[in-house]
Amino acid sequence: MTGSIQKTILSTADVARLFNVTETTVKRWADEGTLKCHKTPGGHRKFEIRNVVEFAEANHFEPSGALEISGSDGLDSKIQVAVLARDFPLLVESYVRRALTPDGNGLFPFLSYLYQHCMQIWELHDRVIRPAMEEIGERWSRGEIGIGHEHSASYETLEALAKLQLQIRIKPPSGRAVVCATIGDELHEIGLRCAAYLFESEGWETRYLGSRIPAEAVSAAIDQWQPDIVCLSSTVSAGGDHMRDLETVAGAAKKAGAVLLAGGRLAGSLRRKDGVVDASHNSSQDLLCFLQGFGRSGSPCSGGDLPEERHS
Ligand code: B12
Repeated sequence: MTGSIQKTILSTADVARLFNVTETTVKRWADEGTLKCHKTPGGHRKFEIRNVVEFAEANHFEPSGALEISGSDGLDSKIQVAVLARDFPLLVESYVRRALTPDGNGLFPFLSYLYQHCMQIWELHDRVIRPAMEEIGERWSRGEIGIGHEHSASYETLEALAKLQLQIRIKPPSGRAVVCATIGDELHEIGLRCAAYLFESEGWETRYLGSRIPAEAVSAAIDQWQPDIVCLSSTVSAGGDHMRDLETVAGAAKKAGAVLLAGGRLAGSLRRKDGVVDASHNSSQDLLCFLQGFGRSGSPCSGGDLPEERHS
């Protein structure tokens, strides 16, 4: 495909190519109902990506053929190999190139493409977006790109994550709720957004307040929604005011019986230093493990002391 729009609905031929089977096999899966599809007025079977991913997970299938990818980062043919080989350095390079193109709108098709090839959401966050944004930060500090590039790469990343969320599989409601925010002066919100989308995909009712929210406003939201978890992300704000804000939020969380979970670069040190935070995690992979064991004793990811700079 050479257009600039990546497919978001797959055809029978696409699914056959993805799993290296014949189209007849795909039609049989669809007709048996094991792979959900809808038919066009012309009778063609069409497959939503979330259904293909769910089918692959349920049957322990891994993609063995790569679809074509749109975009003009000059890496297209290599990406087809890289997505199957999980060659993350190359995927990160492609993300960086797309994020730094003037319109940046190649990011959503790219994330969608990786998801179509059954890449886990946490891998997109921890192994693609995070190192790509680190690289963009490095290029900025070396003077190779301007601050405008960093801002627009951040904005486009948030946009791409929001669009991807409409495509991914959301588990049935878990009956649990979370409130997410950054407090104080904390502007870094991509990590928090990743966490919020992960909660949502695990079936949590997610209240995303945004960044730089006054502690009193976060506390009011906690009083109102009585969440199971209050999720904060902290990258640079750890000064005196920040600690006061944190204590305010911790008080509201305690009153609501919620776990106060911190994430981001400073999360580990906040937990160790002050004891106001109940748990800390610094990656989507660790958050997923924590959520899957939430409320069960003996979970391997209870949120103990993690190295501050844990990279998966
Ligand atoms: C993008 C960016 C910005 C953007 C943020 C835009 C936005 N809307 O978010 C802008 C341009 C606004 C910005 C501003 C600043 N930034 Co800045 N920024 C970055 C950059 C390049 C990428 C950060 C990012 O989004 N990464 C992508 C996400 C996905 O990764 P992440 O945040 O690490 O999140 C992952 C984990 O930490 C974890 N996680 C994060 N939150 C949570 C929450 C929970 C609950 C869980 C479970 C997990 C979790 O999971 C995520 C997925 O893996 C980094 C570079 C770097 N090396 O990280 C610098 C960086 C973070 N910034 C830095 C600095 C210093 C600043 C400024 C002070 C610069 C300045 N002089 O003005 C200001 C501070 C503004 C403020 N008051 O907050 C430093 C921080 C150094 C430090 N901690 O001491 C960095 C590291 C750059 C550097 N090498 O110096 N920044």
